[in-house]
Amino acid sequence: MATNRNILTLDEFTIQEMRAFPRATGELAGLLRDVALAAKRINLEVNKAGLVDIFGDEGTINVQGEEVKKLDVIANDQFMGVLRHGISCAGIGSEELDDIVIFDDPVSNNAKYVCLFDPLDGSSNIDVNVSIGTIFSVYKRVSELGKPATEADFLQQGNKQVAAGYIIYGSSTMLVYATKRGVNGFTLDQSIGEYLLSHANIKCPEAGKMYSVNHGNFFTYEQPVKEYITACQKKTKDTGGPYTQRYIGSMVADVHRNLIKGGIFMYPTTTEKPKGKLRLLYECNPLAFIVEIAGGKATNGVIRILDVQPTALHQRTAMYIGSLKMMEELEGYMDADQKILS
Ligand code: AHM
Ligand code: MG
Repeated sequence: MATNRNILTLDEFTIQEMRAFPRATGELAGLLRDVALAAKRINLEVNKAGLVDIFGDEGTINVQGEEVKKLDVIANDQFMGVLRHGISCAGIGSEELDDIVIFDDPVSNNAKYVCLFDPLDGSSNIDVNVSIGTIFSVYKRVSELGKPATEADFLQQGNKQVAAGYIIYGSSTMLVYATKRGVNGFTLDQSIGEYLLSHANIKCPEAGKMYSVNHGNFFTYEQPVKEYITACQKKTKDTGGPYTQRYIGSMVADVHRNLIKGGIFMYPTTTEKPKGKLRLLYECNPLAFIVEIAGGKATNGVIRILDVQPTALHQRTAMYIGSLKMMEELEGYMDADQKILS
């Protein structure tokens, strides 16, 4: 198959974006290149998972008290390695690591950015050949350049992100990333090892027909959430439902589908998990940033995810994210509940 020279590679695209900012140093483009490289290596390992015995529990328990799969560790090491060796990142925070890691060396101390990531989200799906993903978030440091990064660089509100993205290891491998200028998706062309711009300027459809939630937890959700989910299953004049239920158990895959086709993803608080399950800093904030830039919405049921002030690296939150109209329908149920309580 001849290569179509009209299709931009990820590097060509980021360089073209930089041209709009004559004073840009190229550090962000460099960081994205590092992330994309780590993702290519992780992609190889994910593809090999069915062939060699690298899946399964490694036998350790991660900082969240969950079993660590070998691929989680490999993915974490790949990300940390490329970012440490690059020149754009002063430190990282990861789902797999108890604490932030500051790359305290002369080059890194002068780097403008810090990066948070979930190296392999949905890892319980590895053994069964279902899509999994990597999620990342980039902030400009608030600490002084020339010195080591600090915790404050990582505990910034999501609305301060300069870029965020995910890689989905699915039927094809895609990297989707957002800056304030827009959301763009790149599909990995394995034959040349390059990401090609396949989904330019992604917009989340205003309305959708799909809702994604763990139905098994239904009876542990709060009343307004139960009522909304019940409404999703009914034919109503407003929504024209019933909606279709799709829940993969890999948030990246669920949110990616809803971003492209329209829909809502929910991980509410439950009686067992009153603070929610998902992590604010490296799971919810990056996806909220992407979906908002694409025209959708993301909240914790009370306020915008992006306006939550983080207090801890592994903080959990409830998460509602998706198409504008579906989010507004959900908020109608939440608001009604607030009025009854007040
Ligand atoms: P993980 O980081 O341990 O993989 O957990 C996050 C994942 C999300 O990708 C997914 O949406 C959710 O957990 C599924 O949880 P549940 O099985 O409780 O529905
Ligand atoms: Mg995760």
